Parts: sequence; structure tokens; C-alpha cells
Amino acid sequence: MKTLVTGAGGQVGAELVRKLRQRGETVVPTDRVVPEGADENYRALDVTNRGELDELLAQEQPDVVYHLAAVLSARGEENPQATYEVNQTGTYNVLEACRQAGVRRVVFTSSIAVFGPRVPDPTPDDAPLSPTTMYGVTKVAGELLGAYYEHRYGLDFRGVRFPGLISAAEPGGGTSDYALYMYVEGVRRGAYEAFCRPETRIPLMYMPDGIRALVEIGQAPKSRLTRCVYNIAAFSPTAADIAQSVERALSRVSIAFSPDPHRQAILDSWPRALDDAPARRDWDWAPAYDLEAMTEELVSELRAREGDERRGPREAGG
Ligand code: AKB
Repeated sequence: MKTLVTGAGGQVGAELVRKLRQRGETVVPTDRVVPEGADENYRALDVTNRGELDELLAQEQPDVVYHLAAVLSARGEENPQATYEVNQTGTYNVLEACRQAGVRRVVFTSSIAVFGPRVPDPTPDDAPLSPTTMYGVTKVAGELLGAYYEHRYGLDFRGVRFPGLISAAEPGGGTSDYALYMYVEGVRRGAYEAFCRPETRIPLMYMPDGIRALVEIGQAPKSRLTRCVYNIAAFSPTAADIAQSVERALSRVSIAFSPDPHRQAILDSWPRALDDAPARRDWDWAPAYDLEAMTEELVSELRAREGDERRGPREAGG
């Protein structure tokens, strides 16, 4: 089976490509710019360019496309028009090009950002979708468009709504990034000033669980799926809970809070926790990491990376 991944250079994409290859799959990673040192299978692809998409799909003829390319919520608010172009036109282009090229399945990454204020806590899949960001608006539209392509054209469309993802890799302009930076900056500099209030609580997930969810939804038998896009949940600590967990793991670290009104407003509009019962029932979704398990693993990974960087490439390379 051949899988093409859009947005493969992003925080999720790079890990997903690694995981799929570990499983023995043939993967064609794509992004607007091919990163330095990428292997010969990597292809340049701007999803806003329909001609480029058609040509690449005709050449590669993938069975499955993981469509990850998107501008995230905080960066998206800096330029909503460009965000619309990448997220909305890009998703339409991917679906339409896949339909015409006979791609069997499209796996889509949606987000908690599809929800807006005043949803139930925890928030079920079918709560009202009233996003406040352009990122959220385009994710709602992407979900609906994919479901349309499924019932109108028989394209197998499925996906997950990601919580804020936390990993050692640098993120790309998300509003949930305060959680990740408590770890990254905590290890790197011993200090971090979070751009949210300490009582802020949104759904979060450790990256290995997020990647496993993408692989599992991508492979779930269609006969078991009762919807196209599923909520998935792991844990929902307050920002203060995360700071305390980091402080317990690192002997000397100082985490302060200095809320930024724009990003705080986005965080306040998102669910506090997700109800993911349908994902658990339909494709046996279950997270492996809670906050403490993530802290333990992530802090040791970041310390190892930091040590490698200090030692320099030759020594670190062994
Ligand atoms: C963001 O903060 O924009 C993303 C997301 C929650 O989808 N991490």
C-alpha cells in the first residue's frame, strides 16, 4: 500500500511518516518546501496549487492520502485570508484531486478548534460547531466537505479531532503551544512565561498517542465506523497542573504566567475536555499516556536532545 502525506514537514507529519515507514509502508512525504537532507522520495507540493496536486497524484498513484497541511490557530489569526487559502482551498483541492485520481481513502486531521464557546463539558462529537478562529472554521468545512465526498462520490473519508499535541519537536503556530513550551523551554532555559492564565484547561495529548490514533483510524475497518471524524481525548490538566508536573520533574525551573489576550480568548473558546466514547467504541481508541507518564518520557527525551546539542554533531552522533 502506498501512502502520500501532505504537510509532512510539520510537527505531526514528520512523526507520522517515521511511524508509517517503521510499519513497512511505502510513504511519499510532501510539503511546500522539501527539507534539507530529505530522502529522494520526498516531493514538493503546495496544496493550494491544483495542477501540482494532479500531477503528483498521477505520478505516485497513492492508495491513501493523509492530509495534514494546514496553518494552525494562532498563526492563522495573523493572516486569516492566507489561512483560508491553505486550509480551505487546499482541502478542497486535495479531495477533488483524490476523487479524480481514484485515491481510495483520505485521512484528515481536524481539531478541538471546530468547537466554540458554551459547549458541554466534556464535549461530545455532535456538540454544536461554532469556531471562533479561521483555523477552526476551515476545519469544520473540511470535515463537512470530506463527508460530502464520501456520500456523493464514495471516497473513504475519515479523521480525528486532535487535542493540543505535545512533543519535543517545535510546533508551528498553535494556541495550545504554551503546554509544549513549558517542557521545551523548561529544559532548555530553566524558565518559561506561559501566554495563558494558570487555570486554563483544554484537551491535550502526547504526540505518540496522536500518531497512533492517526494510524489506527487510517486502518480501522470501514464497517465499524459510524461517523467520518471522531473526537479523541487523553488528558485535560490546567496550565498550572502542567507547570507543577514540569517542576516536579526538573529540579530548577521557573514557570510564570503572562496571559496574551488574543490567544487567551481562543483558549477560552475551546472545550475543557472531550468525550471520545464513539472512538473508543468503534475503533478501540485508548490513550496510553496521562500527564505524569508524558512528563517522565518527554523530559528525558528533551534532556537527551539538549545534551546532544551541547556536545555537538560529531560527538552526539557517536
Ligand atoms: C492549535 O493550537 O492551533 C492546534 C490545535 C489545538 O489544533 N494545536
